[in-house]
Amino acid sequence: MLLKVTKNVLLPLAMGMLLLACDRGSQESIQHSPVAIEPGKECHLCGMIITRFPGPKGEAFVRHNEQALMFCSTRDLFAWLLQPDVTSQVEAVYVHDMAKGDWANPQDDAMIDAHKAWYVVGSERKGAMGGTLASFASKAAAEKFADEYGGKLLQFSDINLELL
Ligand code: ZN
Ligand code: CU1
Repeated sequence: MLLKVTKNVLLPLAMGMLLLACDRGSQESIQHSPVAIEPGKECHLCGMIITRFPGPKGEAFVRHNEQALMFCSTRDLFAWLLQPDVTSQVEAVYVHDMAKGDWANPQDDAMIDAHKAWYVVGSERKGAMGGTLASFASKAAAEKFADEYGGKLLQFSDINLELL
């Protein structure tokens, strides 16, 4: 008798929680789109005025915050992102595709999912904080950049704090 009651109560409860979890998961993945970086906007990590500097920039969305956090450079984006207490809060991350526009003026309508980008690290081109990560949507474009400016090709999961 006791067993039967428990089962009748627990099963719907468990299914309800599962549905709730699924729902939340799908919401997160479609909620955030990259937004344009306005003149005067400060870097979330170092406070510099982002649009005054060349090179690829970054944006991130964290839990319970509708506003994008913005970064002067992909270097500062990753320096922030790779902190252990930050990673779990992040819902979406975007970087410029540097194949669009030029180094001095990256195109905000060409921001891509940072997890899917190709990066060139150690090139001679400098961002707001000096050495930076050149980000690209296509591997071919990243290879071409590395041929021209040096550096090595990496993907998101290869990037760590030591590298920066
Ligand atoms: Zn910065
Ligand atoms: Cu800075």
